Amino acid sequence: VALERSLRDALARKALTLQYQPQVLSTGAHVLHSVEALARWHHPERGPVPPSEFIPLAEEVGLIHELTLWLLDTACAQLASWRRAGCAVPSVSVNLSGRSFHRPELADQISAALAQHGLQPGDVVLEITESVMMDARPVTLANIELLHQRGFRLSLDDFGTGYSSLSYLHRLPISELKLDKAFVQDLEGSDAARALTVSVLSIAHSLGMVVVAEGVETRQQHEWLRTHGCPVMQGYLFARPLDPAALPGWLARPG
Ligand code: G
Ligand code: G
Ligand code: NA
Ligand code: MN
Repeated sequence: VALERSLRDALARKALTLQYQPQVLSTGAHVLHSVEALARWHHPERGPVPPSEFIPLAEEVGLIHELTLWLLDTACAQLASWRRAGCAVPSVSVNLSGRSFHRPELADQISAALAQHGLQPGDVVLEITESVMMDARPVTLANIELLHQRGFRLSLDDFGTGYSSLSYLHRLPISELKLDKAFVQDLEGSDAARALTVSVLSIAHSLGMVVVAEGVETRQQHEWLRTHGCPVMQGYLFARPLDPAALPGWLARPG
């Protein structure tokens, strides 16, 4: 309850921040595919509270949609600002909660946030989890279709950890799969993880989807994924989540 009050307060004072983690092409370590916006909350007394704590809290107490729209606005403003400064960031990837898909006005609100900053639907990637895909509510499906029709790319986050049903992959307009870091971390030690990853890459390729491997930490993981056709990677090997001011410097570094 105390934490809920602080979160309401932080939201009212706009005291949350975003960091951005590069997603890079597997062919060149500093060539961007997109950057993922990750929410950060520095609590005045407790210090940093991880999103794994405050996002579920925001969902429970009904603050998540407001929080998400504000973070989306912040991420759009940041993208526009980088570009004005001559820093060519292709797009920003934003995490959406399944709760937001229960709102019929979702697509209009997202479109309005972009328009405010002179951005196009192609400038953002909307990351959703498998639970959104499995949600059979008509309003959720209608939002997915509408966002797709308007040109937004939908990315399936944490792929492989949920109730994975392969059937929705071809029924729903998903353009990107994010292979969960659990698979990436098991690549070296597990024949099964390698076999599953090869299958995911093959399915995604057949369906015309981009795969983003998450949690890439070692050269060996990078090399294995690259030679098996994984086009995009994200992880500490390339960059930690960065403060916005640090991104241009990171991009300008060779290698
Ligand atoms: O670095 P990391 O601790 O940032 O993120 C932990 C988890 O919190 C990730 O699963 C990420 O998707 C989630 N997360 C981070 N920022 C946001 C956000 O703005 N909205 C939602 N819904 N989830 C987020
Ligand atoms: O939305 P999602 O769960 O995918 O968010 C990505 C999470 O993974 C964030 O918490 C981010 O800080 C974390 N992360 C990003 N790169 C790495 C990495 O290389 N290794 C590990 N262990 N975590 C990472
Ligand atoms: Na994510
Ligand atoms: Mn993930």
